[in-house]
Amino acid sequence: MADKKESKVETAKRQSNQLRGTIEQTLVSDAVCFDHDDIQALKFHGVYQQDDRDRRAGRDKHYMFMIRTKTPGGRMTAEQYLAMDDLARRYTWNNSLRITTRQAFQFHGIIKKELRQTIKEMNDALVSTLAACGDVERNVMASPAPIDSPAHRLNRHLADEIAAKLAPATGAYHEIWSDGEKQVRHEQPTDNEEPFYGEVYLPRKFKTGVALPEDNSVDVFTQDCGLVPIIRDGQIARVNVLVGGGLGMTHRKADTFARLGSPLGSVAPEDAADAVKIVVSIFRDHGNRADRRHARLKYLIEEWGMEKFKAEFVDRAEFALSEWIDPGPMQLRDYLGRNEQGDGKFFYGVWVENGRVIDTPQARPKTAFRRIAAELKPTVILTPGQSILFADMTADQIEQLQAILKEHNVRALDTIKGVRRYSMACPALPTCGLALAESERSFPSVVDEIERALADLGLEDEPITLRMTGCPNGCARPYTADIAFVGRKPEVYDVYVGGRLAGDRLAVLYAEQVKQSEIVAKLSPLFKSWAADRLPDETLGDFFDRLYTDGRPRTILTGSKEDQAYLKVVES
Ligand code: SRM
Ligand code: SF4
Repeated sequence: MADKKESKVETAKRQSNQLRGTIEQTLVSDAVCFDHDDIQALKFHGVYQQDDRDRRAGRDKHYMFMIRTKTPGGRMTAEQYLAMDDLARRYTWNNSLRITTRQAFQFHGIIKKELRQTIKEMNDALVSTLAACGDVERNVMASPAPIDSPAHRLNRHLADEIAAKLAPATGAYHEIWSDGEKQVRHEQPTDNEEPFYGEVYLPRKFKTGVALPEDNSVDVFTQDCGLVPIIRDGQIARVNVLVGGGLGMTHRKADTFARLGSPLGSVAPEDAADAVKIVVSIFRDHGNRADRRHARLKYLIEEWGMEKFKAEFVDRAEFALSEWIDPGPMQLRDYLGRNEQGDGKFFYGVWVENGRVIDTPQARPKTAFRRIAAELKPTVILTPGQSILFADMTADQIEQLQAILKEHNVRALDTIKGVRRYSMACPALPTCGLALAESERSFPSVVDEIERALADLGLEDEPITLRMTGCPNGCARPYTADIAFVGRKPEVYDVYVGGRLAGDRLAVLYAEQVKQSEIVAKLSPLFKSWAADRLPDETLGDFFDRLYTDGRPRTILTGSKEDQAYLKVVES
């Protein structure tokens, strides 16, 4: 690294005076947008400068901002939810809240002059946006189920503990957005030093998720660092640690790839948060700071190999790293409908189409959720599947909740089957500057068509993970799904097949550059052969894997066409 020039973003971070830059001056100026260096610093504050791509005219851009919250494990109080709902009504461009695939909220279309007020009001509600984006530890994910068991309690505790241990310490955030006040529970005391991150922070983003063997909804193998508590005799025995997962890649670039995390070993539960901190520190010290396309932990691990990485970890740890413990087959849970918590209370999961909480002429989920929060005061939990759980309720309250959902025409549970239930799409157009194709806006009609095709074969109730993204960056975690559509150019997608609900296997490229209108025709031969030749209960991904691939464990998926040579195999 010493001989390589640092990237422009590294220079911007170094010169930002711990993320201050000239953000304050630009906020109060007449400028319509921020400059390159401030755009980088703003991300650490949870803010993306975007433009409305529907309204782009040549070089003229209609600037606006996206704000992302940091909500470890996706949890918030009813009061906090109500504050977020209210902010969405007053400041977003379409009165919507967007639940992200990492259990946070995004607010789109914020105008520059309301940016500061929006974030200030979030902080007033004790919801932070600091480190929701940027080259730091991102929002820590955890199994969303509010179940009263040692494993679930540890899971929630770890999300908070890791978030607190790895929160930036800069005073810039509160100086700029909330007049120097310090408020939120999982933050460090503010300081002008960054004892852990230093002046250039991490080489790139870092993501952590805590799963349970019975619930891998956090897609633990896709995290830079994943934790899996292992239960023996009802107690937590150890916590497994995975390192080096990540999904972002670039079309046809073989040196970029999606990768599943590798087992590092296991640690005592009380050491798990420190184990994550050590992994982050290795990335901080050795990650690539010259080429941002290769600046993720997965590339460092591929370069070093696990043996060297493990040795470095052991060298830094003041606690024991033991063998990885086989967690057994992982499962995906979504907790839709009524569930027992185990403490006499109940929680209820509501499916949200692509995470977009918005009222339409057909259904009013946003109003319904607002009423649920205001009248029943549940704990609110955002799920890794872009849906929402309302927790800590009595049986009577669950009935009231169901009545409110019905009154507002929120889609009934029995109409959310197989392929729809586990579907996810990223926002893409018109807000995402990196989108090559539509995603959230075109996905619903694709899901309708696929659902019809499966129903014709009697397969409509089969659980299938179906995901769409507007580019290969992987924001809706496409490469671990049974089927995924990844945008290549407007209305054209690469189709991936062969992941599975457990999230522990990568898909392969099944068909390249398929027009949106031809997606179902392309998948039909596979559906037909699955219907005819599947083993009992065999999922689509497992069937494809058994019949059409060579059965080698798929832990890496590169962006090269050569490495994805399963094209047209089902058709022949
Ligand atoms: Fe993402 C960049 C949206 C989860 C990989 N992601 C973006 C940006 C900020 C575009 C940008 O950089 O200008 C997108 C904003 C779009 C918009 O208009 O809102 C964006 N990512 C999202 C969200 C909102 C998708 C969603 O449907 O919910 C998710 C926000 C999560 C959160 O709350 O923090 C989101 N992004 C992910 C995930 C999935 C995950 O983390 O579980 C991934 C794949 C895992 C990974 O990181 O490898 C992901 N996003 C990326 C990448 C590729 C990074 C890479 O290593 O190459 C980018 C591009 C980048 O960072 O330069 C990106
Ligand atoms: Fe944007 Fe691509 Fe992420 Fe979709 S996958 S939100 S298009 S960066």
